[in-house]
Amino acid sequence: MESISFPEGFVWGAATAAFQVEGASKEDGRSPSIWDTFCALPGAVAGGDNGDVAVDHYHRVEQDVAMMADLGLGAYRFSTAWPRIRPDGGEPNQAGLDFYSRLVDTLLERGIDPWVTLYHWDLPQALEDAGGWANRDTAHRFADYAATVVEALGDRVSNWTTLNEPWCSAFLGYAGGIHAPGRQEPAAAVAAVHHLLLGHGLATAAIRSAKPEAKVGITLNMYPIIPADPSSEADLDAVRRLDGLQNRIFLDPLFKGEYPADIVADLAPYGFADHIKPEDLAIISAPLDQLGVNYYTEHFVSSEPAAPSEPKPGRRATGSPWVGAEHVSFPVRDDATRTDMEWEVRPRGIYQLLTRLHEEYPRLPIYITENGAAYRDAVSDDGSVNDPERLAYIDSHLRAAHDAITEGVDLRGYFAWSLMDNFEWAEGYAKRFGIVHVDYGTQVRTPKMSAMWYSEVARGNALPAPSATAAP
Ligand code: PNW
Repeated sequence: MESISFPEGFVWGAATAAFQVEGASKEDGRSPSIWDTFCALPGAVAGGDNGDVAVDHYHRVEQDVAMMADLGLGAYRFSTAWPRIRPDGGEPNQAGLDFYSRLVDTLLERGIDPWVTLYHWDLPQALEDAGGWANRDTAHRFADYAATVVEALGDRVSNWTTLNEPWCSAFLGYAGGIHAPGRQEPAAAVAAVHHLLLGHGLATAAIRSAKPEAKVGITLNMYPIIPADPSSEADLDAVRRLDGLQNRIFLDPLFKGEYPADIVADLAPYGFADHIKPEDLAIISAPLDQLGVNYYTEHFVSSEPAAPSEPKPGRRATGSPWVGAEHVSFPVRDDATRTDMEWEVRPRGIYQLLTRLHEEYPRLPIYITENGAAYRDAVSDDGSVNDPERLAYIDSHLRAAHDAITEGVDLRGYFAWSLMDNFEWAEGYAKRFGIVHVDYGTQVRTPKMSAMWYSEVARGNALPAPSATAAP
């Protein structure tokens, strides 16, 4: 394999999200979010972990930004916490805004471009108490909050993402009960899909009116869906349903101005269409400047139901996030390795996904806003952290993404997930995605081997030939 250069101006960054890194959960006027509540629910999060301290980013901004600069990162993708900025979903809180203003200034002083995500899952609990994303009013509250953030930071921040992974918010949160708010109500989940998208559209309008030159996008987690048996009609129907629920139910309204008819029909028993007002699709499909893609793996699906599984020891029972397709199973293939999340390593999938978007949707500039892997890293006696699997994961995905660029896909940047180990949602602190290791006892940050390698990639705007740095 050769060294591979990326297009001039390609953005090299790393990402985090507020609840996963900040800690300081009760400081400076922050109100509880659905994740604070969820963490307190017995068995909801592995190890009973919570976000009270996380990796203390709230108090370590100077140090963390200096570390990003040392790594040569060009951009930092972070999220602003709604419960800091409009506690309880109510009036703006200056102390909350000040924190992000200082973060933005610190980044800019170091030449790092701030990329702000407005919603990375930390809904104020008070709004959940009023119905959460199943309540249409939440979409309007989100647009008000977006306007507050853009008014405060818009003079210094160019790139805005409305929502991170609405699939997770709606289906893991309201149908599977796997994420906060932990509800297992399929009808609420499909309402949440529409209200999240409506919130995105209303926020997009609010951002543009506060700052007309802002670059606005949304980040979706998408997966190629592969049939277990391509000659089985039932498996192909499982593919259609999952592609509909995972990918098309978001892409089509955003970029084609309509929901996919087959999925609207599948979701009729859950009252999906009842939430859609005639004017909504025009709001949702307002033109965007860019699309954020989070890619981790493929979904390999079968129509054969899986054997019922017990919750993991000490964990509460969860349901299926696949509304109307609960029978679909995910057989294990033995031709790929798996990460510590049990997710298959499928670098070709990122190429498949990018070229599909290029063929089937308007050709917006695309940024990979997350890609990365959890592994149990080996910490050496000298404190160094060798993570050859993570390095190989990122390298192979970047090579596949580069193949897509070669075929004309307008991919303009890549953000490693994550800058540093952090609170991995329902998996707590046990799953480590960082290119920087965090010792949770001392909060000491140590760049892993993958971070040193990524630093070289970012500085050179190129992937070195593997023998130069990678372990065999
Ligand atoms: C994304 N799933 O989450 C998020 O954007 C990050 O905050 C997170 O840390 C990262 O990916 C790694 O998980 C997901 O179960 C969490 O399908 C779970 C799923 C998908 C995405």
